[in-house]
Amino acid sequence: MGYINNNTGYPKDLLASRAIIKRQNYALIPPDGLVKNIIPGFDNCDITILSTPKLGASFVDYLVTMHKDGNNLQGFGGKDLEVFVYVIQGEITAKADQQSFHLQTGGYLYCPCGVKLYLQNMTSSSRLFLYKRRYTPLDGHQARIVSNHVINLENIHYENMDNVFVQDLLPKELGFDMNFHILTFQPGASHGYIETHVQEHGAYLLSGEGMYLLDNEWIPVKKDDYIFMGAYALQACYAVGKEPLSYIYSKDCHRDVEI
Ligand code: UGY
Ligand code: MN
Repeated sequence: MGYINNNTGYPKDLLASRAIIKRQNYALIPPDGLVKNIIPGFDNCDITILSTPKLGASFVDYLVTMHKDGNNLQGFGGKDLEVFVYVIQGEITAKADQQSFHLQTGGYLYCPCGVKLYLQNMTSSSRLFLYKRRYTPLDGHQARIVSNHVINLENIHYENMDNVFVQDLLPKELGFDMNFHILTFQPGASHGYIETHVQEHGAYLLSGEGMYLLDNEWIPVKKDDYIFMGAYALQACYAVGKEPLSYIYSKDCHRDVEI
């Protein structure tokens, strides 16, 4: 169902949804039910806005489908906003501060505040995970442009478990006030404990299936689902099925809490 699956028109059965929205807490947003939003600057693109401050997030996540000749030539971000793009599928040219990056599936680019991101689709259709957040500066430290492909990143055993891996997409430097990671659980693997933390996540599921614990509810999830985990939302998962459960997610870091 829905535009993203090319499945519009009347359903064959009653209207139903796996979506769960608990404002200020957590949300599960599956692909069925996503709607298209028009955002100035994006041409030949279907965009869905996912997490926003209205949901309880300090950031905004977007799912972007760039059609043939799809682009953003006016620039996204800049001023005090940091932005990040990850290619879920496809091939694009991304530009930042006169530098050009050819990004294919698994490629990404981070632009620090003050640097706008320009996008141009290079194939028939590309799907992007896009992020923006107001940057929190820290005296004596700065973020910088980072681009890479996940294939070049080390797969680190996650917290002493031999069947869970993490990749860190951005440098672990104080100049960065957030990071993107990819967590991969082999079938049967799980977190080692139920996490309880102030940091927020916006997570896009890249592969597999699992049972995700959100605020003490076990919820089935699968590839192409989006999960928002707000501050202090209890969280953990088990990977089920035949394929590894893998998701890309953002996490704020390296800053004290303002009071
Ligand atoms: O880094 C994290 O907080 C991560 N392990 N959280 C999560 O997977 N829900
Ligand atoms: Mn977490």
